[in-house]
Amino acid sequence: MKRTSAEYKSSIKPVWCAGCSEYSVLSSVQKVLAELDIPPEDIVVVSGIGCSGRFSHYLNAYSLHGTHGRALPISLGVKAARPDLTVLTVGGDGDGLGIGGGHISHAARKNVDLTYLMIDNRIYGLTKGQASPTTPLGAKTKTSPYGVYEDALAAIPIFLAYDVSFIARGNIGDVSEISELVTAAITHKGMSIVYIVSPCRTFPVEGFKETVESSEVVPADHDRTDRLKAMELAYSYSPLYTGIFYQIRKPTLGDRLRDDTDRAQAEAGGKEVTIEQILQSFA
Ligand SMILES: Cc1ncc(C[n+]2csc(CCOP(=O)(O)OP(=O)(O)O)c2C)c(N)n1
Ligand code: SF4
Ligand SMILES: [Mg+2]
Repeated sequence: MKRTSAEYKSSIKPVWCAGCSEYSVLSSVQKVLAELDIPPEDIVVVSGIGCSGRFSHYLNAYSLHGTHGRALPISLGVKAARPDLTVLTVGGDGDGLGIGGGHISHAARKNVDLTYLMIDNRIYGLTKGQASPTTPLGAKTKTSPYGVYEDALAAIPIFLAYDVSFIARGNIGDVSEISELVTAAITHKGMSIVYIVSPCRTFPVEGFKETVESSEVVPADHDRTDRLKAMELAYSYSPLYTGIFYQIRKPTLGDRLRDDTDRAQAEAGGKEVTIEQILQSFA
């Protein structure tokens, strides 16, 4: 029997502000999971702290609402232990590019087969409106009464520099495109990031309408394996490109660990090695 989005709704009622874009992202993900026919018990969603961090409560799956900035390393551990599960990581711009920014490079080096949804609302939403790493220069916030004096981080070029194996940007103005990107990301073998531009409604730092209307899909003839071209597109702000910037195939963490396991077993004469035996070898 065909699955429905309703199967992926938890019994917890979301407490996001009325009109918040997070509702659209959630329903898009629920729809995609139903279409991909992934049983809820085979999904693990790990989130950081923030409005976006609440995501894990609302999806009917195994879920963990972790600590601020640590959703990615927790997800990595889950995937290393249970490569058969679909792992979704969810967090905000502060969570992923501020306190947790150092984790992306290392997850990318390992090419962990997970999907990271980074929901960029350009602000610290949960803590009520402090400037985040992507708040535009000059924007007035609770922590920058005279305007932000730091340059905003450009996320996509950072992901490209780290060689994340699938990189896409969606814009909350086009939810059907977000669904397509999330589908492509989940089915990609390796680390995938879907970066969703989703300005906060309650603590706005830029015009919602202007942001969502400034988007244009990456050119149809864009070669997704061309990292330099992707970098050029990623540095365009007008238009702000959406779609898949980059996608390559390289060994995942699972592939790499499997090679090591096979080699260790061969060295042990094909015998199963227990953790107790390994510990004993250090005694
Ligand atoms: C170690 C730690 N430092 C600070 C906080 C306070 N804190 C909670 S959420 C948050 C920022 C959230 O911003 P973002 O990640 O962009 O998520 P949003 O709420 O905007 O979705 C901060 C600083 C915390 N919970 N833990
Ligand atoms: S503060 Fe902003 S991001 Fe958080 S729930 Fe409200 S509208 Fe959404
Ligand atoms: Mg935020």
